[in-house]
Amino acid sequence: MPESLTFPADFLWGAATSAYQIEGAVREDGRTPSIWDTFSHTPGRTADGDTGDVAVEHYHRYRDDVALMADLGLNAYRFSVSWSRVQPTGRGPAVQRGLDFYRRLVDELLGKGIKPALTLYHWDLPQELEDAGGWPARETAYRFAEYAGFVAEALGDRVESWITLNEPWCSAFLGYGSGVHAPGRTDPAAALQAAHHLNLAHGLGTQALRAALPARARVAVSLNSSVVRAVSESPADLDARRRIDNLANGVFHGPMLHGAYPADLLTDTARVTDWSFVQDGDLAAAHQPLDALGLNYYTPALVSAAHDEPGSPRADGHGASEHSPWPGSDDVAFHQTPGDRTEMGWTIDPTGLHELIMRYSREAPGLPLYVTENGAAYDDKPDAEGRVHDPERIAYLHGHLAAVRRAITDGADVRGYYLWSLMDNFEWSYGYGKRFGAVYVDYETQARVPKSSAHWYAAVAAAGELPLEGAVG
Ligand code: GBH
Repeated sequence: MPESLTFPADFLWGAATSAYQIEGAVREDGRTPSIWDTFSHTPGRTADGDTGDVAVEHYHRYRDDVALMADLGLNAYRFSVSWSRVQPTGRGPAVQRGLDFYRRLVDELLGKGIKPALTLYHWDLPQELEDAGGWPARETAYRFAEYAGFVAEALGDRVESWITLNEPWCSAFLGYGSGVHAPGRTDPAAALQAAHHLNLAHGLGTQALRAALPARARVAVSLNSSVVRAVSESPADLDARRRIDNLANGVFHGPMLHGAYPADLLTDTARVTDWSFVQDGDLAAAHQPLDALGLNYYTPALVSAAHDEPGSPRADGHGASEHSPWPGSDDVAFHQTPGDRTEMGWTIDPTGLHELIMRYSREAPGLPLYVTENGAAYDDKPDAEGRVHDPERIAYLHGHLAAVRRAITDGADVRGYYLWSLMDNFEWSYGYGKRFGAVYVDYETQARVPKSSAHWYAAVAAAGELPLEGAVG
């Protein structure tokens, strides 16, 4: 008997983007710079000095982009709000012109039957808040809660699905630890302090959302929960796995889902920080009832004890930073998982997505799960007829959607899948060199061309069913 490849009837077939990666229009309608404007304009920080100044001009082309989503038959779209568009400088009253853009975008989506999922924070902190200390400063968590309330008051009548933070791991550990993301700081103690204030921001932000939103609204968080595997079952390698799992997952899931940091995380990092920035009541504040959990998945991590190879090459080696995003783990080595890789150098392993979903359906029983990001970068180019063929991306999506389907068979409550990304865009430190889109963007003309994967995904969404493996390509 072939396993069923049919998805639940109300499954969400979506695509995801984020504000700085697509909007452009960085100086319009009162928007002030975020840490990503500053970072991308600092020489040497992004590939070819690329910035989000223009990006894919979504701020002006949003109507066409929503029409494109409708043509592709998507019934869900995950986007993020630019904090410094809505509350320039991160302080003071909300700016109507900024909120109006998101109101128009949401109305356009609703008019086409596409369910919006709104992420409040996808890495673009107002620069003034970084100048005041950034995420290592406790005040930033309070500022985030105020901003969350403004957006909820403005859009709560039309948006039901709310996501507080996208991948706080990246904000804390790539932003303040390895420095390959904005604001580019390399201070392991500050990275852990940032992680704590992101947990607090999530909790206070969730409270602010609940206070302003109607009861039907759903609040979630999107974590890049990692699948961490060890190269062997030796005690040293398993211990490396345990420590990285805590720094990747427990550091956020602990407070957000269980109201506590893993005790061994605190002792493992004792050389880096004494965690004295955790105040009474913070963990209760971070531990808010949630309506769903978002999982972003790309590739698993593979670790071992470092033995005699400290500072061995890291899987995330973009930007030649010698600084680790894993505070207190210099004696852990990262390895390449065997198998085919995408253009990012990330190994393709759908079993990791199944494993991740099953883990969180056990760890957070009763909490609906969404895959809020999954996808692949390839070196896509139009052919002579202007068509873009990306069979590798189709194979990637097929494999990962089959893994989601298998998890549903195994009892997981997965309600939807958001492909990363709707269209090619600014891939952070990698600039425009890495294309994750189902839709190709010509960066000279801003023309959008659905790739063959977009047509394939549209057919899957329309049928609510995956084709058999043999039919792919
Ligand atoms: C997501 O980040 C982002 O949400 C999205 O904006 C971005 O465009 C998209 O994915 C594609 O990159 O074990 O040290 O090697 C994903 C970023 C990539 C962070 C893999 C963790 C592995 C860390 N993640 N990375 S490491």
